[in-house]
Amino acid sequence: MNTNRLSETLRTSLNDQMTKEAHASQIYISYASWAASEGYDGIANFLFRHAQEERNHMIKFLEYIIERGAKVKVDAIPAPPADPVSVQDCFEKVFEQEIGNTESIYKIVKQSFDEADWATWHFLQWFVKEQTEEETLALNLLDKIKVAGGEKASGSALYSIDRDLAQEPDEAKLAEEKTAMNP
Ligand code: OFO
Repeated sequence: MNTNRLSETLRTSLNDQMTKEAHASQIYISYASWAASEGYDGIANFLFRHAQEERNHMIKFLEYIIERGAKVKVDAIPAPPADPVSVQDCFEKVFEQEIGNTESIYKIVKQSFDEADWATWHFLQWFVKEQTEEETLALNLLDKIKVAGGEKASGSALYSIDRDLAQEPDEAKLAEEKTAMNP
């Protein structure tokens, strides 16, 4: 009896996305290591915490494939890209990384819709919301560096950003959770 509830197309896409989440975790670890070596310990702390989130995302995909009765294939994780050259470059790369990930998740949402695989479609909605949050988080980082002067940010402005990011929560508040009293 066939107990596999995923089509081969969706299984492959979900498996590839699992590897992308692992790759994202490695990317954040490499950017965090770069930040630590430049003396930005707060930024490094923020990025290390984020790497852990990406690893949790990887596990969510892995567990889902198993729960649907399909087989997971653990693939090699590509090497992370080159180190950023500045704090601004680092935050821009984080933003691009998240946009790329959103696009990749949207493709699987579309596939699940086309196949009328509503279980997978429903599972992916958590990631759709999560990506909105992560893009907001990345945009907030870019805003911070812009206000600080971008590439021309002074040492003391970068010091403040670094200090703030040491405690910055990993979750961004979404527009739909905001109210007039609590914008
Ligand atoms: Fe940065 O996000 Fe995973 O999915």
